Amino acid sequence: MATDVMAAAILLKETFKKYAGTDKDKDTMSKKEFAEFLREDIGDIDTTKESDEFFSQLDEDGDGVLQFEEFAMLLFAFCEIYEGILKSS
Ligand SMILES: [Ca+2]
Repeated sequence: MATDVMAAAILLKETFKKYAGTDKDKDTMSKKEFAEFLREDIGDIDTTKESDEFFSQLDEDGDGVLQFEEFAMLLFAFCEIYEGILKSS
């Protein structure tokens, strides 16, 4: 049986595969695929500018696509946002 953390890791990987797999390069997430992910999964980021800024922050090696390791950094960002919400409430 998977633990909660393991389940979260699997979900993250599956989510990456789902969106990264929509073009012929299935191992990385393009800017377009990332925008699609934000729109469908996150929902509250709707401007291209915001999406592009977010993408650039995650794309550490600057090769214009997100590797899974880069995409996974999203979790840290969301944890920080969540912490911020907890502290301000
Ligand atoms: Ca990259």
